[in-house]
Amino acid sequence: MHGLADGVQRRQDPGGLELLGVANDQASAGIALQGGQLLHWTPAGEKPVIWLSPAAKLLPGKAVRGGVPICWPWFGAHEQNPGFPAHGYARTAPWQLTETRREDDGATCLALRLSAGPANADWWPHAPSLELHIRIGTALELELVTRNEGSAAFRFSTALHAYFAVSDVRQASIHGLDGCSYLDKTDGNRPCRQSGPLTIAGEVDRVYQKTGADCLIHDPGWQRRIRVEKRGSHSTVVWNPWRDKAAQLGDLGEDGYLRMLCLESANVADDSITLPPGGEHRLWVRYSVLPA
Ligand code: TA6
Repeated sequence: MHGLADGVQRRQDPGGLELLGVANDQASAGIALQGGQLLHWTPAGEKPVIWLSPAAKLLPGKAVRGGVPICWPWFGAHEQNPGFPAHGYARTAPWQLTETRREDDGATCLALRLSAGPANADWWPHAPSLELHIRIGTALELELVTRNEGSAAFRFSTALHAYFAVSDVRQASIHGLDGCSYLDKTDGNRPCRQSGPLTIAGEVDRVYQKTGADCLIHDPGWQRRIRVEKRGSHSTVVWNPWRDKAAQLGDLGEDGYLRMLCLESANVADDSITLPPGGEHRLWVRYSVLPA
C-alpha cells in the first residue's frame, strides 16, 4: 500500500500496538491494527459514540476493552477448548492495512485484512480470509467480509462487539427488540422474551435471536439517540457487566460500566453461518446519532 490518505496517521503506541488516527471534517476515530479493532469514533461536535475504556490496556496479544472488537470465528468461550482465546483469535491477531481513501463527500475509508496463515493455524483448521471495511464520516460504517478460500465448508460465529458511550447507562434504553426471544446468559441461557424497551439496572448478558432489526439507544442525559443499523445479522447481543463483574475485569475504569453498553450485531447461536468453499458472508453495520 502506498502512502496514507489525507487525515490518516500511523503511529506506534508506547505499549507496542500499531495505531491509526483518522481525522476529517465529519469525525475523528482511532484504529488498532491488532484485531482490526476500531477503538473510538466521535462525530464532529458530539460526545464520543464508540467508547474506549479509560483503563484499556493496549498491549500485544491482549484484547482491548472498548471500541468494536471483532469476535470471530467463535463467540464467547470455545465450545471444545475453553483454553482457546475467548471470542476467537481474530481480535488479537495482527491485521494488515490494505487501503486508505478519502471520499468525495469528505468521509475516510479504510480496508484491513486478516489472511489465513500461522496466526490462525493453531486455532482454526480452515482457510478463511477476513476483510474489514471502515467508513468514517458523520456515520460510522463497518463491513466484515468472511470468505472461505479452502476446499471444505466451515461454520463460524461472529459479532461486532460495539461498546457505545452513554451519559449514564441507568437512564438509557434500547428500542427495537420488543417481542424478541432471547437467551439470558446470566441465568444459564434461560429462554425469555423481551417486552418493551430494554433498560439496564444490573448485569445484562443476552443473546436476542431471529432479529435483523435496527435498534435505537435513547440517551436522555446527552439528549441524543444512537441508531444501530445492520445487515447480514439475525442475532443481537446486549451486555453490561455491572459493578461486581466490572471490578473483576479490571480494565473498565472506575464506574466505567455506567458509561457504556454493548449492543452487538452478531451471527451467534442458531444464527451461526456455514460457508461452502468459495462462499462469502457480509456483516454490515452503520452507527449514527440522532437528536433525542
Ligand atoms: O458479549 C457479551 C460477552 O460475551 C459477555 O459474556 C462478556 O464476557 C463479554 O462478552 C466480554 O468478553 P471479554 O472476553 O471481552 O471480556
